[in-house]
Amino acid sequence: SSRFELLDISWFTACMEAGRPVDSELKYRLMDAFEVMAENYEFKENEIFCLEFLRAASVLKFLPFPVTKMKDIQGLPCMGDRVRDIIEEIIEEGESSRAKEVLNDERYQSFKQFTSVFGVGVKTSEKWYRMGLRTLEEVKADNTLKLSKMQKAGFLYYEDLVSCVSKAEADAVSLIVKNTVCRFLPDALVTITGGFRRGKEIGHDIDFLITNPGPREDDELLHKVVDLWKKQGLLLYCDMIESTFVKEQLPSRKVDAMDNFQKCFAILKLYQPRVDNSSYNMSKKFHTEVKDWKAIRVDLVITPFEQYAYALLGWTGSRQFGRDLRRYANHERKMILDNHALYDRRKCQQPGIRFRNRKGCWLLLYQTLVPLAGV
Ligand code: DGT
Ligand code: MG
Repeated sequence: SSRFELLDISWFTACMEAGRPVDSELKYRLMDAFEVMAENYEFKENEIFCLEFLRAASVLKFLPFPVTKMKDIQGLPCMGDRVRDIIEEIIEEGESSRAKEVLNDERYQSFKQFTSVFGVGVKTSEKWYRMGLRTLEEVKADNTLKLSKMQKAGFLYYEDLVSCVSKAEADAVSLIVKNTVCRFLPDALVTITGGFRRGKEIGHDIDFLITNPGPREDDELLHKVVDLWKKQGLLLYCDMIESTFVKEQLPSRKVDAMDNFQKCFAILKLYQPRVDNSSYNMSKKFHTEVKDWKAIRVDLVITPFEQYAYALLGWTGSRQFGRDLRRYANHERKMILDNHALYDRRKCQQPGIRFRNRKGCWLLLYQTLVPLAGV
């Protein structure tokens, strides 16, 4: 067990060496309870408690042995009192009264419904809840609400977007993205990232990273791609975020800070082969239309080639793995990792960033170390 006293990443490595993760019914019951607790703390904007349960869930996921008694978790990292109480109750009673309480909680149930809409986060959910709204039907019926363009799309394509994206759908969209990008930049590299790159069979969206290995860059590429989809009638929604990357700027040390790449959060129309012939024939008879497409959430991120490796690491996820990796870089290696580069805090060298003079270097050192003193 002394190996488990090491920091998270070393601990994960130790687990990997010890063998494959062991699955058990109890383990899934524990992980489900942790996820419910984490989600509830997220809804309450309590990041510390939320991360505590997310970390505990990751530790359990990778355990190379089953957990059946409290002794099994002795020496494991991320097992604070709140987590241990839940494990103890599930081992003894078979379920967690606290997780059950959360599941039955009106606020949790409303937030769960509200945040299932694309474009609705905790802040909007809080606003709606304070207004006395409890269900999506009540939100839809309230004409006084001013919905954002994103939320309108979220409601319009709600059924499609909440039904998971399959691997086959991801492959089909991947072909569309690759074909379109390569029309404008034939040598471009288009890589599927996110959950599908990690081997997941389903996801809530499809994430793509685009880069051009050659010297040629095209700042207009994403605009050209979405314009073409618009013309082809494939684009249902698009939110273009322009790049905010400033070479001299230091990386953000926020655990969940988003990167500065140009990106596009889109909803695409994916045409699907018709499976149910009877409804097609019926629709022909009664002149009604059968929907032969599905709305799919697609994220496109474009990166300069020299930052591609870091972007790929960050966008592959999982989110928790990214958090742990950044924490490890910072605390164990005295480096700062983000989606753009790996920065050495001691040598004050940043790949991709050239210091033109000594003053710049000292300024960078100052900017790096002063905020760190407060961490
Ligand atoms: P999914 O789509 O629900 O099946 O699961 P993922 O893992 O594909 O998650 P997604 O699509 O939300 O994000 C893709 C990856 O991008 C994720 O694994 C880690 C990264 N990412 C997402 N959101 C954030 C964020 O707010 N900050 C940072 N640094 N990375 C993020
Ligand atoms: Mg994803």
